Amino acid sequence: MNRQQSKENFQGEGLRFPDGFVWGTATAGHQVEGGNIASDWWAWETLGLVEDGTKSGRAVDYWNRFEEDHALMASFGLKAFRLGIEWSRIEPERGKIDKDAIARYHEIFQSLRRHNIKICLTIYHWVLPVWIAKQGDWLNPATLCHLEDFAKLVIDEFGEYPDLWITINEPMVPAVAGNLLGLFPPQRRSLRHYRSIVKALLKAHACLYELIHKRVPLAPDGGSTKVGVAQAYPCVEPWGSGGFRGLYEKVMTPLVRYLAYGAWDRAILSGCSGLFGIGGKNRQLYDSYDFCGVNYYFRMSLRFDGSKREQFYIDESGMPDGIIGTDMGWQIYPEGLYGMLEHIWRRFKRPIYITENGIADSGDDLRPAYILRHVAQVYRAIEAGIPVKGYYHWSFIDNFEWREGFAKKFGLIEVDHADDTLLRKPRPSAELFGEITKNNGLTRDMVQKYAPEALEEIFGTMNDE
Ligand code: GCO
Repeated sequence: MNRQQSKENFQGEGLRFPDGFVWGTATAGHQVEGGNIASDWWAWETLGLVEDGTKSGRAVDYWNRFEEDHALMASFGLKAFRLGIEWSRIEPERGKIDKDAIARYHEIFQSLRRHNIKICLTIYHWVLPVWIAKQGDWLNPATLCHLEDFAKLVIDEFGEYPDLWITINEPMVPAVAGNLLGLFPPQRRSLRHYRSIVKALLKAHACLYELIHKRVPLAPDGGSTKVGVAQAYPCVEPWGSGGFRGLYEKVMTPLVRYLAYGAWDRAILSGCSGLFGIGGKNRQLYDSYDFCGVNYYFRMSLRFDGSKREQFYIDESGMPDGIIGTDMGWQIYPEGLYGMLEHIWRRFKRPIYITENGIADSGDDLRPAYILRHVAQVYRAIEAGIPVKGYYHWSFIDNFEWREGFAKKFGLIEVDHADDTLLRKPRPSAELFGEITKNNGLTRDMVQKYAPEALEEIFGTMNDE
């Protein structure tokens, strides 16, 4: 489609995505399955540390209701699903493999296949078996050897299913939230530990990348196996205060970007796993992405705050004028997605999948416009020549949002955790996302129907180019 045609399309009918564009939704094992009792997160939840007082518990019981959930996905025309596998379920004790858990995962994958839903599989999404946590998690070099054994088992058992592989979800989050800021288990607060965790996860990624390629030569469609990482890319900007404060914000901005994703990206691009570029080259690590997985949610504007010593005098929760916040208090900032896609493409020159994008919005008041505005930015990136190949919405269903518990609702499908029946109730956004999938893009009518307030902006965005 040339530029002129696409503009006409946009102004007339809407935004048609390239053939084969993948539309899907995403989840993670611990957040939806329920009963993941042999894990470090479960142990942490029982200490009463989750903010709303809930625990993952039965979550949304995906472990038992997957068939119903896949049928629901199919009923909306959803064609792809990102899910995780839980190490602590498969190996609840060191060397003890739970055959029933393996059988259940096979059933889950086969059910997805029956529903013609493509599979994107995450191997490590932040949760470790408690026996690994007890031996010092990623600080203990033995963890890498255990991961290797576990991964061989996973790849040999399930290697035939995934169309896309994610080795690690947002590796910098356990490093930052778990080891630098002390917010997630194991609640360490040290730059030294942050650094060690990043290094260990880089090694873990390199090891998984190589293992998957060695053991799974072809993807289910006969093409090459595709392996990457789902990296969190917040759009980080200075607040813009005056004087010393403003200067501090400007200095902190590149540092926060570096700690949040830059250090990791640099290591992949250079093959050098030492933080700040120190250390030898790791041949396995260098160029170990077949694609870039992008998790994008929000912008954070860094504002100097002298009372926030524990956060290095930075408050990132401010809401600039004219910006709307989500139930998480996150800024809605779709332009940031376009900016990050440009940045990532410039650096990596690899195909990109949006592996997560979504909003906590219990009333579903903001979600339709959120989806439409972000999808429009993806389209804009494709038009600019950036090869974005797919978009996975976070999340298919309301789930256990880590430290925030069940209070934050990210699902296209609503579930009341307190309701015994865990009834699945599709939100209007589920209908909208289904329509986008079926049409392979947005139409003007859809925007008109679900979020007329976004019409002007979406069309304006495109016309500005
Ligand atoms: C993440 C995680 C998800 C979260 C989601 C909303 O990437 O942060 O993959 O588990 O639930 O991002 O915060």
